[in-house]
Amino acid sequence: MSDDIQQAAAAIETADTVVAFTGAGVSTASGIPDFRSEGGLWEQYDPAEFHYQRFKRDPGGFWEKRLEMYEQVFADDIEPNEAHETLVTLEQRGVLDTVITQNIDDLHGAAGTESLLEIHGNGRRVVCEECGKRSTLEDVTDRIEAGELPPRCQTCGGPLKPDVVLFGEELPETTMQQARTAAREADLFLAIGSSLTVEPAASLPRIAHRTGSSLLIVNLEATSFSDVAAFEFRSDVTETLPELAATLEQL
Ligand code: CNA
Repeated sequence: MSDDIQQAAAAIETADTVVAFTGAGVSTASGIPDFRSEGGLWEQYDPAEFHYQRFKRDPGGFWEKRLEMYEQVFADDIEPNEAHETLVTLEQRGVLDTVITQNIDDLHGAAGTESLLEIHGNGRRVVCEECGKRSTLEDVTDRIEAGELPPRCQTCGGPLKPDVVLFGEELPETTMQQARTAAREADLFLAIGSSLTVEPAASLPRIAHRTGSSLLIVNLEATSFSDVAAFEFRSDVTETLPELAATLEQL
C-alpha cells in the first residue's frame, strides 16, 4: 500500500466533516461516457441540441434527441460501479457526510447513498414546466413511443421537461445553497471523477479550498485544482476509492 494512500485514508478517518463531489468520471466504468474524454458525449452530440432554448423552440425534436442520448445513460444493463459502492460504504461507516454530484444518471441513489445533493437534477425524473408536477422518465418514454410528441402534463397540459438543468438554465438555488454550505463546512473535500471545469459547479471546490478544507482529488487527468490539492491521485476512481476504503479498515 503506498504512503499516499495511507495518508489520504488517515485524513478521511480524522476529518470531522468529509464531503464528496462527483462528476461524470465516476460513472464511466458503468458504461456512461463522460463529456470531454475521447468518445465522450460531446463527440457524439452538439451541446446546442440540449439547450433550454432548443427545448422551448422545438420540444418534440428535443425529446427525440434526448431519448436517443438517454439510451447510453439509462440502458437496462447500466448499474452502479465500485466507486458508487465505496461512497456508500464510507457513508455507512460514518466517515462521509454528504455526496454532491453533477451527474444526472441516478447511480449514487441506486447504489444507496442517503445524503445526496444532485445539483444538475436527475434524468430519471420529468417535470411539468407549468405546474411543477413530477413524473418518471419511464412513463414519459412509453407515451412518446406511443406517439405523444411532445409529451404534455397529464394534470395541466403543460410542457414536460427532463428534471435536469439544461444549458441556459440556472442551477436549483436551494440545492446549490445546501451544496455551498456543505463545501464550506467540509474539513476534507473529495473531488472525484470531475474535470472541475463546469461552472458554477466548479465553484464548490473553490469554496471548500478558500474556507480551509483540504482537497483530495481522484481523476484520470490533471484538474485546475491539482496544484492546491493536499492529495491527488491521477487514477481510476474504481481502483483508488476501494483502495482507500480498504486502507481505512486497517487503520
Ligand atoms: P467531464 O468534464 O466530462 O470530466 C470527467 C472527468 O472524469 C475527466 O477529467 C476524465 O478524465 C475523468 N474520468 C473519466 N473516467 C474516469 C475514471 N474511471 N476514473 C477517474 N477519472 C475519470 O465531466 P464533469 O462531470 O466534470 O462535468 C460536468 C458535466 C458533465 C455535468 O454537467 C454533468 O451533468 C455532465 N455529465 C454527466 C454524466 C452522467 O450523469 N453520468 C455523463 C456525462 C456528462
